[in-house]
Amino acid sequence: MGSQLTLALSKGRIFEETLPLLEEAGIRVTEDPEKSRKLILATSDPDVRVIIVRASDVPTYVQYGAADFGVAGKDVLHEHGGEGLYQPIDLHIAKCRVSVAVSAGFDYENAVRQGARLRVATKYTETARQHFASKGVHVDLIKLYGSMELAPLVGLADAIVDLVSTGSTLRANNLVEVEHIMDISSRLVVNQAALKLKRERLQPILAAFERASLSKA
Ligand code: PRT
Ligand code: MG
Repeated sequence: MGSQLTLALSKGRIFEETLPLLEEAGIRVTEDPEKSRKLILATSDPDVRVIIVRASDVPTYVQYGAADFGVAGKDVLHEHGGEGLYQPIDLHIAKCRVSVAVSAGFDYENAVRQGARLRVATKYTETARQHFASKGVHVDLIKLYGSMELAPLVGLADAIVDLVSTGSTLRANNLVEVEHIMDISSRLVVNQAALKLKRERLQPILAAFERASLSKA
């Protein structure tokens, strides 16, 4: 009773990179979310299940206690605000950075120096708002949900704020990175009530995640 644990993960890189951390805790996920349409996955531990949610929805499921814990990028957590979430561990997985990028022909430094008002397209409106406010740059933010890289190419925006990892997506679209806003990795987030009420069950898993992630630091 009360010892069942629900872990929220997103498909793709976060799921793939969390599997070895779960294995360190002796937990194997017995179904593959890329092959199954199931949203609730069983594990080798009858008391632990995994739910598959959109990356940006992980903090919400954990905040409301629908999941006891989850894995989310710092980018997503920064947008969400982290309310009701305990963030004990940097897992050092799914690393990338948040950057400002513009079309290769656009003189960003000059536009900023001249005090031009910039149109910035992004999914990360809160992160972008804080970044440009701290620089004293006036921006009109345009909220997008995907393919930010397209926006400067078709005149929707002067600049984008997006995640960059290898840089090949920017290069392929003739965009250049002009500012680095923050380094990103994924964090373990835990529901604050679950941390108290399910501490005995959670603690060994958190300890295993910590051990496994230290080797990646
Ligand atoms: O895809 P969906 O809209 O459902 O959600 P999502 O895109 O948020 O999920 P997912 O699984 O793609 O990303 C989950 C988390 O992985 C993000 O929140 C980040 O914390 C982290 N992560 C690490 C990345 C990347 N690296 C990354 N490179 N997320 C996205 N990208 C994308 C980036 O947006 C850009 O389009 O990859 C492209 C750039 O990659 P490079 O290698 O070409 O620079
Ligand atoms: Mg994606």
